[in-house]
Amino acid sequence: MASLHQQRNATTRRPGVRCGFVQRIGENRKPEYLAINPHGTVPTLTDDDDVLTDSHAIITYLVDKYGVDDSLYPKDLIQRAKVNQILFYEATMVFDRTFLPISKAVFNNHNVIPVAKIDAVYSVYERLESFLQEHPFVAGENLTVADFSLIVTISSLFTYAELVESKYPKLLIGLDVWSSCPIMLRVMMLA
Ligand SMILES: N[C@@H](CCC(=O)N[C@@H](CS)C(=O)NCC(=O)O)C(=O)O
Repeated sequence: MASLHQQRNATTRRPGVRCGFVQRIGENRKPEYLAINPHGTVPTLTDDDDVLTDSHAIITYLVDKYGVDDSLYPKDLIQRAKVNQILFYEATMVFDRTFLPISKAVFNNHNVIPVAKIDAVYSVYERLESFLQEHPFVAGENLTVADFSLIVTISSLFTYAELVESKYPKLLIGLDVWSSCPIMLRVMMLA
């Protein structure tokens, strides 16, 4: 049985998978959490004796193991590579180099975020807009885990850098579609 190592448990639609949430700031720094995930980051997934501590590894593993089909993470090598390249883009350019510097500044009570950090967000928007001009979802014609991964970060970033409709129409439509889709609402509730 798989469970997210956090406090509150809530059953998902898939039988056998339980999810929970870190409810208070600092819970992920407690010794019992660090014993499972030494990085102290969320999310963490345990599945029997195995532990995964990165969201990208977790979502791809969950689809491979519990997905009713492979549409969210295709088994076809080139389709999978296209999804992986967006997941790596999210992990590196979007999360580590864009989201993290801004959120660190905010959490350290810096009231002014340097323009360069905001410009980095707009560069991400431009890249995503160009992906979405080419196809309806970030990695191609179908919804995949790459969309799930990006929406969580992008839906935090537009607090800092406005998503102007005239410049990023596809990205805005994509966000609307993603965020009104029941499965995405669930993802955002779990984030
Ligand atoms: N690459 C990791 C990043 C995980 C990460 O840094 N998560 C943030 C929340 S979005 C976190 O746990 N921050 C709390 C901390 O570092 O104390 C992943 O995708 O799982």
